[in-house]
Amino acid sequence: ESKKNWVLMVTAQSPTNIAVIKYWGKRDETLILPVNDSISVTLDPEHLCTTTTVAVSPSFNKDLMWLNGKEFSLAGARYQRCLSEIRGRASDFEDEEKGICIKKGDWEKLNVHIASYNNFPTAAGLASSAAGFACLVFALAKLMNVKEDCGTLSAIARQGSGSACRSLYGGFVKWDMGKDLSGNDSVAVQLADEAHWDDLVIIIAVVSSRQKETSSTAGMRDSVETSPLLSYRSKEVVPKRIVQMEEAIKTRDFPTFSKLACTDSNQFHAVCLDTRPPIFYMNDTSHRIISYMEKWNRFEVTPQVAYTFDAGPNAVLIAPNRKVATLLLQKLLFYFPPTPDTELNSYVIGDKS
Ligand code: 2P0
Repeated sequence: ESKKNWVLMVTAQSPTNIAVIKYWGKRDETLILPVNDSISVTLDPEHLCTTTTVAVSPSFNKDLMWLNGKEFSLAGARYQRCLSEIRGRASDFEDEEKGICIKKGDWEKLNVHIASYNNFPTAAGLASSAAGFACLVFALAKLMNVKEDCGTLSAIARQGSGSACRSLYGGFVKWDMGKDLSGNDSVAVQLADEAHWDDLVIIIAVVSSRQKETSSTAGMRDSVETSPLLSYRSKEVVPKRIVQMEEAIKTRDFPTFSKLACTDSNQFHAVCLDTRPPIFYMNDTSHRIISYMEKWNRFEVTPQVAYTFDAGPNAVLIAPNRKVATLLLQKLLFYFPPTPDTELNSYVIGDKS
């Protein structure tokens, strides 16, 4: 008779990713299939990353999860989908030394314990579900000896949170929207690895640490239902921009990269304004940062910096190299001094890799 006191455990780490061509809008809410392709850059794992340990043992009597040390419900449909997709693909596992033998079908009967930590303050408005679901799916797949490739794992992570599929890879990543109703071809692909353009430096200026008022999921649902600009964007604008952005990344063409990233961020926020009721993710400080960066770029012969804003007021600023990043940081500290009394009260600085 097999022993009951063993625990099998895997720990994984995933960084978050920042979209430079944005995902906004779903064509299928359950499978999380987007209305357009998107492109992102995955951050260095030292910054804004999730670490997740998953374990199974015959002594665990139910599935449990802890997020930053506090118990967290796994009842949500997105967690359940990820768990069952992975369990359904599990294969035999044997460790003779430890006397562990798990047959393919046995994984369904074993309960899993999940402990997940973010190395950034969850309340900082930077808490992205991207790193979390990418990490969970990857760790579970390793634990349960799933033999699928990264593309298939990205399609599973996608069902946890759309942007999570892009965090399965480092470097520059494209989420292909796919054509199938099944979602099997709505996967992430790596465009270039982390070494390809490692001069880039990403600086995140935390404008507000408050939680956003409109969740991405609810916001994009409203946009799909009410924004004529979103349907124009997804059909007419993004397909061309994706081609141009892929080329800019391939050739490390920073001026084009900057123009596309800034324009796409602004169009995403225009879609938010075009939504009924309108969604305001950026605030006055965000707008001041944009004006400042635009002036700086216009003053120089070529763009010095790219900016992009997600579903919140925080600025993601991308400099082509460390020299410009240092200058950018000096300017930020001067024009937006980090004092606890103003809204812009801290910076998180991350190297891209
Ligand atoms: C992105 N965002 O491409 C875009 C830009 C926010 C703005 O992906 O409903 O948390 O879980 O699929 O992935 C945020 O949306 O939404 C997002 P769900 P998710 O990064």
